[in-house]
Amino acid sequence: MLVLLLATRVFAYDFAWGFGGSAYQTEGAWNVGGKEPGVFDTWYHTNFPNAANADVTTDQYHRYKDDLKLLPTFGATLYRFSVSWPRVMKGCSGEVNPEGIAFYSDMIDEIIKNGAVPFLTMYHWDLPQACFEQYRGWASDQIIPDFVKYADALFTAFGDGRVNYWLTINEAESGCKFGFQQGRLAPGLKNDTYQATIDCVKRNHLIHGAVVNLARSKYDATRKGWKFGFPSNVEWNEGPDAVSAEKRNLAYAAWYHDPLVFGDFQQDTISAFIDNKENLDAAGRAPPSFTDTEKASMKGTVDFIAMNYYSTAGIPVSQEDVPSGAGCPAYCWQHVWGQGARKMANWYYKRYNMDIIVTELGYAGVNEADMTLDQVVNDPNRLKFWQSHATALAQALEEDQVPVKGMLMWSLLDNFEWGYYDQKFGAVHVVGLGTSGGTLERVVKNSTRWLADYYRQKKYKNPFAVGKLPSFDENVSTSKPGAANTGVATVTKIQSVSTTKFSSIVPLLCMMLFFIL
Ligand code: GBH
Repeated sequence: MLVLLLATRVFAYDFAWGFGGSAYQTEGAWNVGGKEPGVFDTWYHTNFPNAANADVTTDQYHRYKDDLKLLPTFGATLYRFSVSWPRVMKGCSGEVNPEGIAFYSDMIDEIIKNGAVPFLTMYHWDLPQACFEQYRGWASDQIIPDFVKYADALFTAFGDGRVNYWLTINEAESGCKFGFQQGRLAPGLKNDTYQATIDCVKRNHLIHGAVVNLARSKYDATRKGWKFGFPSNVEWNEGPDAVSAEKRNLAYAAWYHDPLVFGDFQQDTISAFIDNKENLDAAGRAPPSFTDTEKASMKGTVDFIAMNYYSTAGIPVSQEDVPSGAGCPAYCWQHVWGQGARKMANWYYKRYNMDIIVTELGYAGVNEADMTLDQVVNDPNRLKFWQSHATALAQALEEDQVPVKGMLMWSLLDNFEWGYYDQKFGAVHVVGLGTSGGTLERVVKNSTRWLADYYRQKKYKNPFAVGKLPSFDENVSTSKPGAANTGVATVTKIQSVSTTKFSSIVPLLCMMLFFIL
């Protein structure tokens, strides 16, 4: 017993954490460095000239070097950012813009220099306006080859050993529904039926498959240890009864991952769609039947489950951990319950048997916009959020043995929340954000210091490759002549589940040996 206890202390679980953000929400510099307009630039400038926009936002474009220096102060070793497609491509899918590529290239180097692993999101909703003007963007199949061409440019530029973790498309359903069906966000296409969202999400799935296949065939992604994820927005559904809750979980979560894991929707997913009347097309049918070629192109194209989690549905308000600034009555979408994150991770692992990386998890403080600096920084509600969620994820990892390998807190900085500056998800406050003349000075919130201490004390073992600037791997003699990449850094793979289980025996044996001697 004592031996077991010691063994679990000495040999830590695999886990690392860090922060996320996205280009439009944080960069600003909307027309700097050869960047062309994205749909959000045009949407706000043309349709809502008096509303808040992200022309400046946190100005991270000019401040990323200082921002990234925060990571080691927290002991954070993962950093997620998105590339702005209109910053790196001319037109919709023309030539690359070398200045845009240089910007991200330098940012990636800075991430690595600060001891963190870059997670590159290819698409976080900021479509080039040119793609919209040419063929209405996600409303047309033409987006597929154009996206693949864009992804190809990213692999060529950053796939030299520096970037090994690729998130293709952020929250397919949110991007499709808001921008291309409900018309609430840019580019504001409206469509009465859900069919537009269904068609758009299908294009997201097909693109993900095509991009991963390109990486594998042209860039030898498997040998290089590249890992691909498809960050999906899920909320855990709890109640009112187990059957309907499970159907809701299936209808939400399996919609994203079934095709990319199995090649198609599974029968229980389709039944959940039909019983819940969810994700049905204009004719009331479950979405979409893929051709055999399409199924083959998607199957097995995610290497881990990328889980964006914020909220649990179906719990009484009295059971919520803390009120949220994105909660009722104003916004009503975030119901805070840490155990929901644990249950969601368990659900994913049971269904797909894959590693899980929480690619977003975060909290918007209540009325933070109206608080004094002192109130914002000493944020007891946010502290409670992180206490309950960090604990819940640790329980998933340690008690439930679910391989939650990483967590990316949303977000490093307070930023532009798709229309507002009053929902602040940042680990770090940005002074005067969204106001003219704001200094944009960064001030760390106390809850973030608590989280950093929590993980320091955990002494988890980082399973990700840290801090590898490109270096030539002499052991690799198989690289094809003329292949795009020569600099290949050694990649520590996310340990497979079976390895994790096996490795828990090894310490036990060592300890027994130690005691015998
Ligand atoms: C994430 O989506 C986004 O990836 C990220 O950009 C964003 O900053 C972050 O959330 C925080 O919101 O208006 O009631 O219909 C999270 C999932 C799905 C949450 C859509 C907000 C809108 C609910 N989002 N939801 S509602």
